[in-house]
Amino acid sequence: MSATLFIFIVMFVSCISSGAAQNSSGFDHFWLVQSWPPVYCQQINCKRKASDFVLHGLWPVNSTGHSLKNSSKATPNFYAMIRNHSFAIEMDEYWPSLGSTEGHDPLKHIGFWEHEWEQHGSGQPYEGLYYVQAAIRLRKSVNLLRILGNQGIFPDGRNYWKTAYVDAIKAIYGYPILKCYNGHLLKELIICVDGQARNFISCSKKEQGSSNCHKNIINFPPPK
Ligand SMILES: *[C@@H]1O[C@H](CO)[C@@H](O)[C@H](O)[C@H]1NC(C)=O
Ligand SMILES: *[C@@H]1O[C@H](CO)[C@@H](O)[C@H](O)[C@H]1NC(C)=O
Ligand SMILES: *[C@@H]1O[C@H](CO)[C@@H](O)[C@H](O)[C@H]1NC(C)=O
Ligand SMILES: CC(=O)N[C@H]1CO[C@H](CO)[C@@H](O)[C@@H]1O
Repeated sequence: MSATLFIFIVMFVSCISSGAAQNSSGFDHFWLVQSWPPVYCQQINCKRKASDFVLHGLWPVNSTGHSLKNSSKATPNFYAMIRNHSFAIEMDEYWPSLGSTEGHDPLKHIGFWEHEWEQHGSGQPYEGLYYVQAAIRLRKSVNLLRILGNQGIFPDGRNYWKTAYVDAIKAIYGYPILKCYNGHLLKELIICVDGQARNFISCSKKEQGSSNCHKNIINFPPPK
């Protein structure tokens, strides 16, 4: 083999394996962000009632946990996606816009999905449908109420140690990030997912530090 060809092959292979294209934006991994509606709805006026965690979004972040966006990336065609009726039902169940409709009309969620894409989803390397399917698949695979309930943590309006929430989730998915309203009401639980949107990983110490749950005890309000 000629030296030039050899060098060419080495460069070509290392270019593929370093994932250079995926990393040009600093993209490193995802945050699977799930909201707890009883607290989320203290901040916005909700029409839809929900008694389980709902997807807020699947946010690409860089290695220090900063959300990435890319305004030149085209917004996916959500209208086309929900023409698949079974997918539309899943989108409505797991990723509803709580403020938009009390019923189950997927068309009413599109503005929210587009907003999530533009603000938090666009800075990731995958094509729109793949990304949205990954978000739904990940949300379906994570049953936070069951995982917390197995450790005796229930949405019953009582206070639980912050470490109890963290330990319950850490044992299955790795360290999460907790977000609160008023410093002590459980609003969101964030789990980290690798850059392929496949495996759960621990959120870094720095990412955990972005929690705004300042109290050691966190209240878990019941569904309305
Ligand atoms: C932003 O998206 C455009 C269009 O898909 C792409 O060409 C560009 O490389 C992206 N920029 C970054 C930093 O990923
Ligand atoms: C992550 O993004 C933030 C905000 O844009 C930036 O300040 C930081 O340097 C980035 N970190 C890395 C490791 O790219
Ligand atoms: C429609 O959505 C369902 C549920 O997500 C999925 O299993 C199926 O593959 C989708 N069909 C097409 C044609 O994409
Ligand atoms: C999606 C992806 O390929 N992310 C990689 C970006 O670069 C860092 C550091 O080199 C890797 O750890 C990520 O897996």
